[in-house]
Amino acid sequence: MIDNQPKKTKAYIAGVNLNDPNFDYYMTELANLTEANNMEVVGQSFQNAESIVAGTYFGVGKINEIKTMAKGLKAKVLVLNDELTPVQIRNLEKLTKMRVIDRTELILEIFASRARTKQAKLQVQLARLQYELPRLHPSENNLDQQRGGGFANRGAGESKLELNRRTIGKQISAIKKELKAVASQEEIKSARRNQSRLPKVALVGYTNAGKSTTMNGLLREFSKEAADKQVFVKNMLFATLDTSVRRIDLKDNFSFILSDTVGFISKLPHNLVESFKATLQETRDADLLINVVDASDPNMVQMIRTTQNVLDEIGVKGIPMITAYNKADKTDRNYPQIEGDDILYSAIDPKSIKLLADLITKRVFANYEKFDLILPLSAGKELAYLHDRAQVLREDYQDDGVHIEANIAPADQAKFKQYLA
Ligand SMILES: Nc1nc2c(ncn2[C@@H]2O[C@H](COP(=O)(O)OP(=O)(O)OP(=O)(O)O)[C@@H](O)[C@H]2O)c(=O)[nH]1
Ligand SMILES: [Mg+2]
Repeated sequence: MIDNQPKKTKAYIAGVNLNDPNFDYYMTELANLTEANNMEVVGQSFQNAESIVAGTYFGVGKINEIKTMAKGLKAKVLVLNDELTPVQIRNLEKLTKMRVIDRTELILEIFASRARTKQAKLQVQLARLQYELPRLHPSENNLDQQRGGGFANRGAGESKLELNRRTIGKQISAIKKELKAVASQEEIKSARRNQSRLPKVALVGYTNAGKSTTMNGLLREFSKEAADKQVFVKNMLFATLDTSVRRIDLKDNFSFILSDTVGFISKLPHNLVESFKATLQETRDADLLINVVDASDPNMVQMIRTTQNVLDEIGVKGIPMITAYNKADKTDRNYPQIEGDDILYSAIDPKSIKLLADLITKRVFANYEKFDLILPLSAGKELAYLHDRAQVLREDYQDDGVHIEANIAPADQAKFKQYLA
């Protein structure tokens, strides 16, 4: 086989450990993120310290060591485990003669390269501009160059830095406006789904855990239009950056709305989380969360903690949750199996998907109540409503009306009390 892949940029990764018990895990994530950004990790090192060196992040000795190591390994980029100040980045670039990127920049670059929809692109752009704004430096005249210097005279005494700030400020408000327009369309769609009163189930979890694969599995088993409704699945970090919403029809007319959204990772840049709030709306509105976990990953426990931290940050609390331990086929455990509120399964196994559906049914439809109703023959609309939203168990046309036995959602129970047999 001929390898046409362009050679990947070689990267050296490093960080300061301020006595953090999760440091190793963060470095593993950093390596994965670096690879996800199409670079090859050729080496790594860290420094144990009590505090960060204000001007240079590392101490001088460590910087020299990194420079020598990285040079020997032909690394062109130095990737750092924290968000650095602009001064730290500039100083490190001078001292190491390498391009230096911090963890935030790395995540922003991955998101930028993955964004496909207008909303995702705008959200990433917004996060990036907000990251850049406080980092503008008087010596950077790039705007000036773009405009051939013509703008430099504008507003006597206005420095290039102020001009740059003002321009970025304007871009930020323009993007916010556009995002609002996109979001309000989204809101309309979401309001319609709210009206439908079907229970809402949201897939959440660490990136690459198998959320989208789980959604596709449920669609394959329980949706009539599965073929064109499948969502994008790939073995990479942040394959999904949008929210997809689908209707799932389980047996006996138990239907719910399922959403799949962007995955999480540790230390997600705050601006990015802020920018993606609209995308994460479905998660906040859910009646039940399915926290998909990669049970075959040795870092599973930290990944669960990471997901919980991000959920806290986006303001998700008090929503019932099923922990769904996925990829059981890559472990030596028996699956599928239910363990209390949770499930061990494999999203690529139909039997597993059916068991997951059973578990969802049990949780979501727990408060449904069985009603014996007699609807007048003229109540065609109510009858259609029941068939759409309730679990109709028996239906019998008689002289005095339609006799119906149905499991009805809490929200609809008052509406049908008048027809009780
Ligand atoms: N062996 C195995 N692979 C799985 C299983 N579930 C998902 N995968 C694989 O794991 C990778 C990631 O799956 P996705 O469904 O895209 O994961 P995700 O959680 O949506 O990831 P992001 O959208 O990137 O956050 C893909 O290569 C899937 O084929 C499983 O049960 N078993
Ligand atoms: Mg996905």
